[in-house]
Amino acid sequence: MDLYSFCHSSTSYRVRIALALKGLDATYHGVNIRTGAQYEPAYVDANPNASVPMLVDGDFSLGQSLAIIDWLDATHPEPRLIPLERQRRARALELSYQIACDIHPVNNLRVLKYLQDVLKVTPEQKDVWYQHWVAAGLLAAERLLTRAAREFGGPWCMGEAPTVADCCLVPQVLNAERNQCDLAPYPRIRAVYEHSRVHPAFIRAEPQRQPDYIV
Ligand SMILES: N[C@@H](CCC(=O)N[C@@H](CS)C(=O)NCC(=O)O)C(=O)O
Repeated sequence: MDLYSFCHSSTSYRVRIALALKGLDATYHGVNIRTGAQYEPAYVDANPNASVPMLVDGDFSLGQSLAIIDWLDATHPEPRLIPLERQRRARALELSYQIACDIHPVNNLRVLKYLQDVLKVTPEQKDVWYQHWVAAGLLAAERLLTRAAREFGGPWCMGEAPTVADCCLVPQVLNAERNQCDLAPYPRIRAVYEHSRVHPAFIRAEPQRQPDYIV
């Protein structure tokens, strides 16, 4: 398998965690989205999303991190990241979609670049935008996690084992930290995040451990 990824991309990071949790090795290809490598015609041909990550498995190429994690669960079922048990599965997807559909898109690179380059907002205004949407999103995630802790217990988002929800949460929190967002109001998020920091798969997937790492 081949993984097309950018070190700082939180969506790539989700897939790197998933691969590491399953003990899978994929050949790493850095795609520098800061210089626009995601728009190169050959890349867009393979990944019409024009974004990272992309997984290539044999002659099958696939974009969208959650679709990739679902593919990995189908092709390498153990350990499962999208739980089989109905309620846990629904909760894991609920939180994953909240992060992937509500938090991430408004703070994606192309959105921030549009704010700055076309709408001419200042870097300070861009940071206010970022922090506003992250705070709103993390507050909802905190509520979802608090309910899940009552339902399932355990140190991870959905109980005793990491799931797709942890693959989504941890990169989003690291991004928030990197952008000076205050994490104090989210004790459950911080607890899950701290728990993940010492897990070998989560460590292996960290941005600074990737071959294309840049500051
Ligand atoms: N929903 C997609 C989002 C992918 C995405 O937007 N990735 C970002 C990096 S985190 C990207 O490639 N951005 C390039 C750009 O904004 O031009 C997924 O989950 O894979």
